[in-house]
Amino acid sequence: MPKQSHSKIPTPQPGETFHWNRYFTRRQFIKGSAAVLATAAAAAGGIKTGFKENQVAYASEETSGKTVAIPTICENCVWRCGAIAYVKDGILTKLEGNPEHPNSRGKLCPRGNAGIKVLYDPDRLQFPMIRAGERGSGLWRRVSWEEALDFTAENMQRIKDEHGPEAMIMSSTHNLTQPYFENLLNAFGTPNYGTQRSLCFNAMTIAFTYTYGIAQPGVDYDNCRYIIYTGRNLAEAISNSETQKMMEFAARGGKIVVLDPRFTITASKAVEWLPVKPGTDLAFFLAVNHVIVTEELYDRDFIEKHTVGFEKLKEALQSYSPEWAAERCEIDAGTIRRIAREFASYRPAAVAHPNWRTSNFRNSFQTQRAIAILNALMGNWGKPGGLTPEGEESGPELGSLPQPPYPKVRAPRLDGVPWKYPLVPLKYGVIQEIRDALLTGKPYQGKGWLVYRQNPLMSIPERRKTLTALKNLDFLAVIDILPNDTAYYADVILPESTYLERWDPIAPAGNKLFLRQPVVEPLYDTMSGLMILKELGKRLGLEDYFPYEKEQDIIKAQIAPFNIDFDELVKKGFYEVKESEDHEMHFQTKSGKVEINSSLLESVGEPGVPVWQEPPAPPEGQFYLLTGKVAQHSQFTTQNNQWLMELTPDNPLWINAAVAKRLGIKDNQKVVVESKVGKVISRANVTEAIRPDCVFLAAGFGHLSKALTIGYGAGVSNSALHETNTDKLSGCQALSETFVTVKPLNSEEIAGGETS
Ligand SMILES: Nc1nc2c(c(=O)[nH]1)N[C@H]1C(S)=C(S)[C@@H](COP(=O)(O)OP(=O)(O)OC[C@H]3O[C@@H](n4cnc5c(=O)[nH]c(N)nc54)[C@H](O)[C@@H]3O)O[C@H]1N2
Ligand SMILES: Nc1nc2c(c(=O)[nH]1)N[C@H]1C(S)=C(S)[C@@H](COP(=O)(O)OP(=O)(O)OC[C@H]3O[C@@H](n4cnc5c(=O)[nH]c(N)nc54)[C@H](O)[C@@H]3O)O[C@H]1N2
Ligand code: SF4
Ligand SMILES: [Mo]
Repeated sequence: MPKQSHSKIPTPQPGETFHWNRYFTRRQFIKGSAAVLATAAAAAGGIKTGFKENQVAYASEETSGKTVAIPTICENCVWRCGAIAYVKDGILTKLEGNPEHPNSRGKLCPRGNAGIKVLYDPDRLQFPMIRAGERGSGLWRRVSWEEALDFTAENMQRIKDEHGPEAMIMSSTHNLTQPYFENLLNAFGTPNYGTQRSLCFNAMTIAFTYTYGIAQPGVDYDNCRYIIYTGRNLAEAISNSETQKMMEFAARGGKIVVLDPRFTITASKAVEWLPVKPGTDLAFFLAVNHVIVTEELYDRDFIEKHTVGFEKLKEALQSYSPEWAAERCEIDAGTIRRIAREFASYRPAAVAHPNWRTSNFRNSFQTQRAIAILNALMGNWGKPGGLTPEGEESGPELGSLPQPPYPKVRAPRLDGVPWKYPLVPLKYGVIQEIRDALLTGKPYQGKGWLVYRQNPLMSIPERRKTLTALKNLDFLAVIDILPNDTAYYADVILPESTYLERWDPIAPAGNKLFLRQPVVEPLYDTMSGLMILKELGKRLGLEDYFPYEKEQDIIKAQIAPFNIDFDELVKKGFYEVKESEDHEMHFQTKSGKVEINSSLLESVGEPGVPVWQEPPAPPEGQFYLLTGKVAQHSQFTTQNNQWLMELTPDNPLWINAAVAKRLGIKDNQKVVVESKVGKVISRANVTEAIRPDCVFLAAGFGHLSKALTIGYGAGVSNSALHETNTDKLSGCQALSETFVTVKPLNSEEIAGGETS
């Protein structure tokens, strides 16, 4: 067992029952990863992990005492940057950006650099375990892989036999192994798939899909001259390559306008910061479009040749003057008019950015439609400086392994797609509805949940409800690398090897195919997701859907069409495919054109062009609760990372200085923040950088899992405060539609932190 085990209590032996809270004692950090000796894991009970075979000799005699550089891919967020790992005698000493990778361009962000502390996190899941006490009691039994996999498969099969496959929910957040997770889902025969998307970018991806036929277009930064970001905080909500390009764009004098109720770091790079009233971006864009259409500043040629519905738009925009908008969005009419004119004067090198986490208001989908349409008015599609048809993730089509067709699924989905949400794609889903269906038992009762690389207990609003739903399940299984909050309440935990210890399917980026490969041997008794899923499939009689013996078989099938030598790929970490042809102007929409007027929206009885939709506003004495990312953390994942926690240890509540003064709140003072559904005790960050009617809490903190010895007790959870409000068109969760009161913590109140 590894020497860095940070507890004096011995690691549990197979079969031994232990208490998590005792086993993982507090804060015994390892001092520098070089001091850590990685020892090989106990063999995974006769199951091949595929590590040894085709393995480059990283820690052989030949490399003894030398540092070797191994190319791989970062996994500390969803951006998939190419990384170079420096390994000496089997110990990871440094991570760097791979200059060959378009997503990293030679640099890693803080989270990417801190990947070393993911590998060497003493709280990591080190072996499979089965719950040995009440749910959430922290009592576990260390078991073998055979036992854990048998137990998981038996429970899934029992649920299928007794209640039908649809009683099993499976959910997962964006990852390279997701196609095989979907294989298990579809072969098992359940329609109940949960992804993070309805909490994230459903409003954007659905709006752009129904307008252009492409979910997430990119931006040609090199030639662009003017960008409007709407609640997109690239400087902190990092998308490595794009963040770099934005900074370069700002440095060479590109014009940036930022709409955000907060003065973010991105706003500090802007020429203009517009502290828009939350939820009213739609009014701003309707008015910008109004000016551009009435003053005929649009690209007539593009509109005539490539779009449908312009006349309907023109008509609908009539009443949305800048004066009308100013009353709603609190940006003055003169500014709106001026920005519209300036923006149009730069076309086609002017982009209204599609943004990313657009789950702010139920009207965010309409806002995104208005943004998509503004780009069409600029005729910037595929033009220098405009929107590019391909986002950062597209790439050449890969080969695949043969597999049988999926069984037919008859049951309706618990999340209401499509019977309640006809416009939401099946692959996106509406995860918060799954949680609610578990509580109501409607349209039927879900019984089991398999969670893979996701932390729904923290990421879905109204945490108290989610906890009740999880506790009521017959069976909950989690595949993770850390004892996250959802895992804490599970029945069985299947520990995945970290991204630095495993193979994953190929990740295309631009015209290159990149490889994730292990840079050190797995430290503990863990397995790759690909092998865990295969082993589960085997036990469920679904082996034909997992036609590989080891992970490399998948990679080899993927690269088969390209005549690539596998060993070359391992050494170099990527393969460059010939540039693809230029794209014709054809749009994958119903009409084959850019749908300014959406026939699909009309088909469900909605207006085909964006119209004003009044967002709710806080009553007197309450604030909009805003949420978002900080640069040093990823979602609900990195709050146990020693390096990142040294940089950003908690998430104080941002509150406007004048308001704080009125309420008698001083900087750093404890405050009670309360919504309709929850209450937390936070620390105030008194600042000028936020509108007076808003407060802000960064996402990620306030963990429930006591097995996260650094993360537990740090900061507060805003999911404990968030109400659930879902847009009926995009399924998007409206995260800024929660209103809170804030008051100084007085002595009667127990200073115990979170009370939700
Ligand atoms: N460091 C870091 N980077 C990340 C991530 C991470 O966890 N950490 N996660 C990645 C993921 S999954 C995503 S989805 C992206 C998210 O990327 P972004 O969408 O850019 O970032 P967020 O921080 O989620 O939210 C951005 C801003 O929305 C503002 N906002 C709230 N309500 C409104 C409103 O009504 N109008 C306007 N105009 N603004 C509003 C908030 O003040 C906040 O500053 O970041 C990605 N990059
Ligand atoms: N309050 C609030 N809520 C939000 C947001 C917000 O800003 N504020 N943001 C929303 C957004 S944009 C998103 S995308 C969602 C994200 O919501 P989730 O996807 O539920 O959250 P993550 O924290 O990304 O969960 C990732 C999980 O995967 C685990 N993990 C990391 N690496 C690996 C690995 O290699 N293998 C395995 N098996 N597991 C791994 C982590 O330990 C963690 O438990 O949350 C949404 N919810
Ligand atoms: S943006 Fe940062 S965390 Fe995300 S993949 Fe790139 S280096 Fe890793
Ligand atoms: Mo996201």
